[in-house]
Amino acid sequence: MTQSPGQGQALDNLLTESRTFPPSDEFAAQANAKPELYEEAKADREAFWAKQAERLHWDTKWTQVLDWSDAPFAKWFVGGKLNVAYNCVDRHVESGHGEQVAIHWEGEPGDSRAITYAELQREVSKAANALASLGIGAEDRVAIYMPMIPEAIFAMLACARLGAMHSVVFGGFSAEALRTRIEDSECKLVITTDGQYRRGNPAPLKPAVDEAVAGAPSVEKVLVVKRTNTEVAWTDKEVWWHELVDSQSDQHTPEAFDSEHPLFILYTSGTTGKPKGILHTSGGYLTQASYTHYNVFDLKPDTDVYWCTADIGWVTGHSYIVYGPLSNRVTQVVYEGTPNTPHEGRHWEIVQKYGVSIYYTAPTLIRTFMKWGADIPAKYDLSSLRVLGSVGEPINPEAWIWYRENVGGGKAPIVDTWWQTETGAIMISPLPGVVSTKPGSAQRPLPGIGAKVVNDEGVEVPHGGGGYLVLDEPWPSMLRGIWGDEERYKETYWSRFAEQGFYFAGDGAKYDDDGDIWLLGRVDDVMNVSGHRISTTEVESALVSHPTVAEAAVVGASDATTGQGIVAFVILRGGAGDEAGGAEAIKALRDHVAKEIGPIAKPRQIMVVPELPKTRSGKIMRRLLRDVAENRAVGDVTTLADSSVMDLISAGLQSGK
Ligand code: 6R9
Repeated sequence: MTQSPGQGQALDNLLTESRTFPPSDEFAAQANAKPELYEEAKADREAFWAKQAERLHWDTKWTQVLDWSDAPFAKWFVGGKLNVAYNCVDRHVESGHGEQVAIHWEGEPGDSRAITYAELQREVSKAANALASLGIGAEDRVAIYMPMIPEAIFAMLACARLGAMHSVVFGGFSAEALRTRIEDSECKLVITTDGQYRRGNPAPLKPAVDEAVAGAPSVEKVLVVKRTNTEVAWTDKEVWWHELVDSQSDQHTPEAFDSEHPLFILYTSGTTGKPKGILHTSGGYLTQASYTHYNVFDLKPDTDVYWCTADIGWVTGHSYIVYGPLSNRVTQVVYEGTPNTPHEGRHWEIVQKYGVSIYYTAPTLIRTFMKWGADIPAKYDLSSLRVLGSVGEPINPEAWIWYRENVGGGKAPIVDTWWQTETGAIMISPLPGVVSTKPGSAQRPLPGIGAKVVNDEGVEVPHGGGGYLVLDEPWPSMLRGIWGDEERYKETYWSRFAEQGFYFAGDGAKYDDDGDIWLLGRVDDVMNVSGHRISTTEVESALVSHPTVAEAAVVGASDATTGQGIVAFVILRGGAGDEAGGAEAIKALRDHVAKEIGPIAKPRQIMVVPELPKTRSGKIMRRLLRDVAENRAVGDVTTLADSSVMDLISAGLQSGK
């Protein structure tokens, strides 16, 4: 057996990073977040959260901040009552901001619409009246299967207003994926569109709903927004949005619901088994979504133009397009389409058009921008940007630097925000203006949040050590369970470190020498090479740090000698040239990894591919690449954003490219 310093650790620590970027004095002086927040939260966590809850309007104030007596089932702001939609819409109109634009909506084909808070209030009220007329009331479940159009946001807020729970299903999912989700939570209503624009062309959406509804007896009605003028099948279940909603009164009185009243279900696809319906409730969720959005993005409601590029089918769209931003009276851009329609500068054109000042996106898109080349953002005026965010995956240091230089003008702070569908809101992130940022690291838990890196025994690892990320204190926006399955909730998140009472996030992580946290990918993806526990993230970061590589995904494939061998899939940067994929270049890449992080991490094999398989939120589905690397038939692809990608990859590999 080989001896190595990594033995006995849950995860080896291979990469080091010494670059840091302190906030400028000007930024720090105007920042929403102050260094004292950390001390305040530490001194009295519950008092701290109670203060954050004061950001919202409560019809009845709570009597207890946290009830954790039935752990792991939490109750926050016990006895309090509020209406979530009122907090996101009406109160801004009442405080005199009815004429402020809430949403600058930009359609893919070039149509656009500016929606003020007053208009949003009318639209949401009409939609709430329409839903009520269809028999939707408190605690009913409503499936929303729509592209990124304003009606999707109206529909979510209408549900919240009525106390009904929405279950948003990503518009790229198949009929079968939609059906299983409708069935699991027995949705009474589905809200959808005739079609959606995809890469410049209208594509039908309604047929998938027809197919799903045929196998889902709980569905009583289907409400259809006309978006593409695509012909649709019609039965007596269907109702047109423009016929029903547009004829409703634009007055609707919101009712106050209990702080623990359910707000939504959002399904996350586990790697195995049926999707989990993650349940979120009202008061705690909105408190943390609002607090984090205000402090992490430094939001100035009167002057900022915020843009989160997520889809509403992802939790990021829930917390950082709908609930967090609107509760903070944001002016935001919502864009319907793909980033390269009709051209690869579309995002920068939008930033320039609206003067976007805060931009929040995913590493996968940043790496795609790198692949397209720095000359594209350089053509636009991006000087309005002052805060940049990243979410969804570890951001490789090179992608971080590229983002800072080519999008952030070398000065906008980057907030790398770690969180999950289950956590409901951001948990680990630098606070801009307070923390010196560090490329590739999400750094530290936000004030009020407890997070640690521990070893197999649940003992915190020392600085420089790797292990598992756990959350050691309950937090307001934590999931309240998995829909219909208490046992699975306890088993999935609370059994691994039951003795310590830690929430197990399922992510590998490490501390660097400063005690900053680095996320290292899902624990299920960790590779074991000759007894070394190597994270996918570090090898991928090493590959991306080579000038010819835009994106990389690595997997451990079974290996007779080493247990597992590292197999890498890489996408080359635009302009890298044909020779970049040749045998010489591949050897150079393998050597580069060995030099960056050590010979143990040198990939056994590197394959150049045109695309990588990704989920709706841009996460690489390594499970499918493992199938390719181990020469198996490719497994379940239903949650891929684009299911044709696996064919592209296989075809490319067969033709030897
Ligand atoms: C918000 C969201 C959660 C998983 C999470 C982790 C990964 C998210 C990250 C990150 C490293 C970040 N993840 N943000 N990894 N750095 N800043 O993505 O929710 O879709 O439920 O995924 O995403 O692996 O456990 P969700």
